[in-house]
Formats: sequence, C-alpha cells, structure tokens
Amino acid sequence: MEKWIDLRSDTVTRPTPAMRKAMADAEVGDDVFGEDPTVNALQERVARMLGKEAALFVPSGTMANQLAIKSHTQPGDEVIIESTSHPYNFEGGGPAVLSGVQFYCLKGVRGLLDASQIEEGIRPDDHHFPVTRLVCLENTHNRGGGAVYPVEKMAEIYRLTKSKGLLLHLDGARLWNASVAAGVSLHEYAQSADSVSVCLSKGLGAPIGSLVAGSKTFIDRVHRFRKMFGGGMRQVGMIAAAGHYALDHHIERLREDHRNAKRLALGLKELEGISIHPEHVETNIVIFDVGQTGMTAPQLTEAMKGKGVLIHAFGKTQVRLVTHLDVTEEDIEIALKAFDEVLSKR
Ligand code: TLP
Repeated sequence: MEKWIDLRSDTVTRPTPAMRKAMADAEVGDDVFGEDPTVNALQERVARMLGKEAALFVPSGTMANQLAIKSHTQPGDEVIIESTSHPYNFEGGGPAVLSGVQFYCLKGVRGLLDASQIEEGIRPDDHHFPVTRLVCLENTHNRGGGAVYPVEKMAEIYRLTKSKGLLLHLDGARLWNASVAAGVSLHEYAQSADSVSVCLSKGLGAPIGSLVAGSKTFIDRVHRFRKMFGGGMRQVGMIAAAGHYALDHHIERLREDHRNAKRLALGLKELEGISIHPEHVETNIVIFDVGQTGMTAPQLTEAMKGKGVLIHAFGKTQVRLVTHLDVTEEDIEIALKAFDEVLSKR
C-alpha cells in the first residue's frame, strides 16, 4: 500500500520534519537531577497554561493518570469514575496494583457525569465502606466519542468535591481538543480540578510525552512516585522539544481535525446500515455502530484494510475513527469512498 490512511488513533502521528529539527537542536541535561533546561521550560510552560503551581513531564498518559491516582489516595480508598473511562478500562488494572484503590463506576452520557450522580456515589462515613477519596473525569471523553465537558458542568462537580472533602483528577489527554472546540481556555477547565494530566502524543503530534500538573506539594509526591515507577528520564529535552514545538504549532490546527471528523460522520450517515449521530461529533473522534450492516466491526476493519484504510474495532459492532495531523481532507473523501465500496459489496 502506497500510503495508509490511518484512522485508528491520533497516537499514530509521526513527528514532522520541523518537529524533528527542533528535537535535534534541543538543549539537554540530566532530568533526574532536574537539569534539563528544555524539560524545565516545558514543565513551567504547561503549569502556566493550566494555571497550576507546577507540572512534571512523564513518559505517557497512562503513567500520568496512575501517578495522579497514587499521589491522591491511600490503599483501600475508592475512586469515583465513569464506567467507560480510560483509567478504568485501558490502563491494565494499574490502580488496583499500583495504588491499591478500587473504582466506583457510574454510567455517564457519552462519558460525562453529573454532580448529582457523583453525589449519590459518595460513600457514607461508616466503617463498613471504603473511603471515597477521589473523583476522576475525562475531557474530552475517549469512549464517549470525544465528548467535551461543558465547563459549568465541571465547575459544579468540582464544587461538590470541595464541599465533600474529595479530590478531583482530570484526565485531559485531549484537553487541547476540548479547549479548541468549546472556546474555553485550558486554564479555565483546570480551575475545576486539583490535578490535570495532558498528552503531547495525541492530536498535538509529538512522539512521546505527557505532563501532570497541580499544586507544588502534589507534584512533589508525583515526582517521588515517578522515580518509583521507573519514569525518571535523563536527557529527555529532545522529547520535550517536540512538546514545545507542538504547543507552538499544533494547537490551533486541531480545528482541521474536528472539521474532518464531522465530515467523516456526515458521510458515514449516508451509508446504509451505519448507525451514527454526527451531531455528537464535537472533536476528533467518531464512533459508530455497524450492527445493521450485516458485518461485524472486526470484519469491516479487515475489509477496510484491504482498501488501505486502518480503523479500530471497539468491540463486536462498534468502530472508532480518529482524525489527526497525518490525515488530510482528501484522505477523508478517500476513506468515505472505501467505506461505501466495502459496504455496498457485502
Ligand atoms: N488512549 C489510546 C488507547 O489507550 C485507547 C487511544 O488510542 O485513544 N487518557 C485518555 C483519555 C486516552 O485516550 C489515552 C490513550 C490515555 C489516557 C493514555 O495515554 P498513553 O497512550 O500515552 O498512555
């Protein structure tokens, strides 16, 4: 295949030549000694963007979430989370192993929870129960089809957590997308969270890297656990430089990804048997159901591969498509044509 159209995830992007140049030119030092100037500048920059006292550079979004959960909780605590969230489903059961916590799962609407639901999930102060310590939210919500949390909804949840003495961690792997789509600053979203994780390696197109942000005391704990989890990195300014480049050049362009996702959803809606709600596509993720096409999601995935288009089967009948830096408007039309051909042949 000459060129794959890879819609499996926005994690598949490759660094652009300009990003690679920035990486090659980076000033570096030993970051475990806190001596990498490029990493230090990135941490300060992201902390500022999120309006937090401090931030720490870590290898992945998974590690960022795990460190936040570890730093906020004690073994035996309970964490309220949405049932389709990333930490609950896609982090290898890490919270049980690394933090010894259990989840209390709530079912949201496209991954989004209400303050009233969360309030009902908080355990009474009774020795029979685990201690509810932390609430985790995800914005945008991956399995929720890239759904954006309205900022007022987050603020209401945050007020609830404060009134109940709980902490709130925001998995903001794609907070950049939420910010661009809703016209709400990162700072404003982050005000409704004690800690925030963000990823540079998704829509922003960096090859590696996430950050956790919060108070100085919290980041100090995160730093200790990062060492314990083996996430201390050395001359990592080369990677942080990709992050700086991404923040300079790749935030505003997320609008293109959102436009492409919408176009994809509208085109898919025209195809018989596909069940999709284009009005729910707010950012760069498109989820649809193929149950009525007579094909399963893995069968469709295989058939699309034959046309040079890579897609991701989310279970038996659900498919996820994600637009990103390496997918053009033209690619979207090619992909839609391929879907049409595959589905009309079945
Ligand atoms: N998500 C990946 C897969 O793990 C599902 C993807 O392709 O979308 N939080 C959210 C909301 C995420 O979507 C992801 C990655 C992470 C955290 C973890 O980031 P990494 O992959 O850097 O560990």
